Amino acid sequence: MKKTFKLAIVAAIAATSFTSCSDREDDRTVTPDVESNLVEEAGVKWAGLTGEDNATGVGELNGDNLPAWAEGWAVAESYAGTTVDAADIQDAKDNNRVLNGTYSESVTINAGEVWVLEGAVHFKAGTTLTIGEGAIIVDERDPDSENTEAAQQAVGYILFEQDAKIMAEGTAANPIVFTSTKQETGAWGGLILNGRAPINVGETAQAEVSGTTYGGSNVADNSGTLKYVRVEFTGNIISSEKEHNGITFNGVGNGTVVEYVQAFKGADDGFEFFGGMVEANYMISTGSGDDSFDWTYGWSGKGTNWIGVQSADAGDRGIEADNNSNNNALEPFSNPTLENITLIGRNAEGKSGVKFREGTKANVKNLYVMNFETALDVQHDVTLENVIDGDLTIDTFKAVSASTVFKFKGDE
Ligand SMILES: [Ca+2]
Ligand SMILES: [Ca+2]
Ligand SMILES: [Ca+2]
Ligand SMILES: [Ca+2]
Repeated sequence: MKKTFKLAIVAAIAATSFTSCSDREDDRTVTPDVESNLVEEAGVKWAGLTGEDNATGVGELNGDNLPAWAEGWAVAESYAGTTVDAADIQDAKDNNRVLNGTYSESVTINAGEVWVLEGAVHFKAGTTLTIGEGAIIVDERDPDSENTEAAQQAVGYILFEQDAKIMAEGTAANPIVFTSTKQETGAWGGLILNGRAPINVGETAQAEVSGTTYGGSNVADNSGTLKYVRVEFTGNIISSEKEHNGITFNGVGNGTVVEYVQAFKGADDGFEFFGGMVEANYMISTGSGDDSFDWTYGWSGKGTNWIGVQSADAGDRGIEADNNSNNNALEPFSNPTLENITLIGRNAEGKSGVKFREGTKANVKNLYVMNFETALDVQHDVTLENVIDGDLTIDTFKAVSASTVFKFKGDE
């Protein structure tokens, strides 16, 4: 795997070509309507963005040699996931190390313990789930064998309601792992954190999964700590509108600590932010079926040192960045600050490294995008206005193996 991956990089670099200016000019219309003006002006604003800067992204990422901080995480597709012994699972059940139902009191999972996850788990306000290093929480359910609506509703996930906390502090050597015995994407749900930080779809909103409330006015809201945590095989699809992600951050505040976290082979997004201010640093999204990273509804936190690596056969965008689909100009705007970002695609037709859309703002520094047909894809008038106004900026950017470095499109 190592060898193949490195060879693929070399081939990709060799095949790199940059079309941009001439292609974009061809697309421009002569009639000076609003859209063409915006496309034109945005093009002028980003004229210097050649994708040929010396951007390194997270740096040191070369094939599957990860940077020091990420050692122990796997990006190779050959990694099968965490294996849990049947005897350890039986022992967990025999000794009541099972998470199920709704908790109105705190729970502690000790270092190194194996616990079984059974169905939807909610932690109510005032409770804390504390997890020690090296602990494994494993879902045994086989969604395919119970493909009924009731079974879909009963899919395993862990949700922290507003004012509940997760305190999951693993270590580099002993991360905390959430996984499934069925080592396939979508085998279970994922983690969901509901905070009280601002969102732009009202003072509060209902979570995609479970309908619980999130959002508010507390920027510094604290949903706990996720440190050296890996979620594997998440993303069970409940319905066409409701999909679990590896970790869903619903209006999460910046009092929350999120660092050294990996989403591995989830069926939907690795990490999805619905508004909020949470910072997420040292994040790896591997083989995510939809987007490696996804934000909407006004997320305006920070993210440093992100790696998104798609599987050969799955994955939409490296980053899918939205403000709000109903009203692209809704405030507070999605407006995160990102630095040291590496996105590696799969050379699939029509895919974009970063899709800035629906009015998002962002400031991105040191961005490395490889193996996407279009490196940067900006859509909708409000998003183009953000480019023109200097509210959507890219500083130090390298595009490798992209047919198009960036492209602009107005409203339909
Ligand atoms: Ca999603
Ligand atoms: Ca998505
Ligand atoms: Ca997507
Ligand atoms: Ca999205």
